[in-house]
Amino acid sequence: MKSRFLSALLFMLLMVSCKQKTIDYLAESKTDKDARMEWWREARFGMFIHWGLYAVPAGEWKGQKNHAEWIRESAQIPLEEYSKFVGQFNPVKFNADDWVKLAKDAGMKYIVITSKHHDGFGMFNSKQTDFDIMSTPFKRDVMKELSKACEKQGMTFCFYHSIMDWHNDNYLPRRSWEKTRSTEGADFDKYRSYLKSQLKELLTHYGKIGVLWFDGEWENTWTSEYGKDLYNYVRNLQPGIIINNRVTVGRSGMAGMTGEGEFSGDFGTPEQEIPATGVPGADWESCMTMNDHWGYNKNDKNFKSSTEILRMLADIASKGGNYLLNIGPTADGVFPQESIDRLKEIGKWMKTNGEAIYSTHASPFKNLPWGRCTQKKMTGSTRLYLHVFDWPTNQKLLVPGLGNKVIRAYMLSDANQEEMPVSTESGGITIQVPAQAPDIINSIIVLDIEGDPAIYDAPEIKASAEIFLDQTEITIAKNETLSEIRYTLDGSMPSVTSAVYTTPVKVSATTTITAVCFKDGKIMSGNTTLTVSKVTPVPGRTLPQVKPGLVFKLYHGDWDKVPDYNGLTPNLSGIATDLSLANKAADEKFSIDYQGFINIPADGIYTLSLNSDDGSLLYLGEKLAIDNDGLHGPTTKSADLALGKGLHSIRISYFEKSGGNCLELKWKTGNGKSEPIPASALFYYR
Ligand code: FHN
Repeated sequence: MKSRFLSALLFMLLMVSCKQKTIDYLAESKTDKDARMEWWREARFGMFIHWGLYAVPAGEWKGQKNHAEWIRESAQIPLEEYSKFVGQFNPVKFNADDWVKLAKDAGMKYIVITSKHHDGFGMFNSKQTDFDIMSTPFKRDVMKELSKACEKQGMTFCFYHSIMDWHNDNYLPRRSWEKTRSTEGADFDKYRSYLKSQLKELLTHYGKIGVLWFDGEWENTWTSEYGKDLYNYVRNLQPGIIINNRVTVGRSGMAGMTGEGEFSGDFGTPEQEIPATGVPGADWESCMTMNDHWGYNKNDKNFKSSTEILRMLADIASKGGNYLLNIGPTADGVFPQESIDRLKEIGKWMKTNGEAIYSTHASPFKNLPWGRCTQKKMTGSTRLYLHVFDWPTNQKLLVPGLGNKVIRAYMLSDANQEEMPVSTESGGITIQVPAQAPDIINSIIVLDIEGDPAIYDAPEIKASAEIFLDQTEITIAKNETLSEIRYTLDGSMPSVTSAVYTTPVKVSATTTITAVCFKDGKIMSGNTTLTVSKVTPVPGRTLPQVKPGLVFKLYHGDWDKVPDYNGLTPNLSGIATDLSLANKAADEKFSIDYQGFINIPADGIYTLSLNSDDGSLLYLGEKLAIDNDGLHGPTTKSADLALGKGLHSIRISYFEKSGGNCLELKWKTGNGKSEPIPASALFYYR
């Protein structure tokens, strides 16, 4: 009896100890993360697929044609109405092998497909809900078929999964217009459990998953703690998986990166944009549509050309990022022909030149006038891939500021790797190239150099103010210690006898500064030029009986940029004490036009900064001083203006479409801090 009790106890203890311990991956070492990220960093190029019920209406609803995957929200389609698409979704032409082959032949290394978008519809066989593909006439688990096709063809299979869910009753908030849809009993913890249950299905029934691409993390019910918990949950299901920063909060809008010091998943996600100078030291991936929509829109023919796409790929790789290029398949299960055409052209280029993209690292140059550069570390040398967009008509390609000894240079497309003549010119290396570019989109020159790149970038010239009333100060900087900066103040090219820059230079007249790096009497870098201008301030006015505030006119409407107010009748008008948008009736679909005067306290150079979501325009006098128009998240644009003491007419025109909204105008002068313009500086005159 006793032995049976002991063996039962032992079994129990064994079971408990075998139960997977939860690992906290937030504490993962850099070495472990680097190993996990390696395939993704080397891949550089992936396919995004947005496919779901929204392909059925294909962007159209009651005469409006600019919808796509957001159609339930943007067309305000009630749940029961939207659910009718379930009975219409029957992608009879779907063939997983064809899709994967199109991606593979285009040179893409991974596919990220929507397992669930914001509409909450499961594009996979889920036991958690009937709102999934198994309830459609199609009744096939397309994710299962795609995962098998990816495995067969050596493509890494990944999921996009939305945290935001417009269908599940436990998800909050509801859509702002779903006034009659009760929130009674909605329990966000139950939603999180539902979210995890579906993720468990995706991470245990579809093989090895490369990336979990979260999205829809921006609503106020999701938190950093939920994000960290979900990150660990997913990693504990598939420890080698990679997870983007949208698993948690804190992303900087479409710029896609998460603030310093905040938990940020494994990589940043710039959307529809490429970071101007990359994000040194960070992993990031720019995701982009091929036309103007993620989900299929049958009327959207505004496709990027293959040239644009391939040059974006080179630009992104030259900045150390990945490119996730989107396809929006049709409701019957095929890629739009325009997408297929581009994938084939991209694949043709990648077949010859993929070596210049895969497993490369960011360019060692700050910028190249004719194209981009990627690089690979070799043994004792570096292989530079020069992406030449603009072929030199004189057949001389200058690689500015390159201080290394050249081993050889040849065209990547030349199977014989015939070496091209290279000479060391002042300011860099010159390669004698053939008359014709091998590829009109992007010709790759392989340039092998000894050691690590020694780059003499053109010096950086800064002025304390590029326009000034009396005097400004010039500083010139460089990013290496081997050379010396020589400069001129008359616009001429510096020579070996020109002044050596040692300390900031003060100028009190309009001046053109030109600077170059010299070493051992030779020019080593390209040159930089900056013109600073002495200006006269626009005189201010004094006006009788001005009153505090600005005249405002508010208009209701759905715009994609600041409207032309001519012919429009305001829905509301009056006096605004500030720009706090206090007068708006709703949070979206409106425009406000403010007019009046700003009181400038003293002659000076003022930096005005206009921050808005969505677009805005600032006029000072009759001049458009800042154009911050268009659909965008919170974005600031600035301008330096020479303004005299007194009143200057001012006009701020602003619109908000949907989502967040904000408007703020700041000013600073001299070395002061940029501050919101006080209400005490705003006046109107009637
Ligand atoms: O709202 C989504 C949108 O539908 C699309 O999925 C993009 C792709 O990254 N992400 C969100 C918008 O930022």
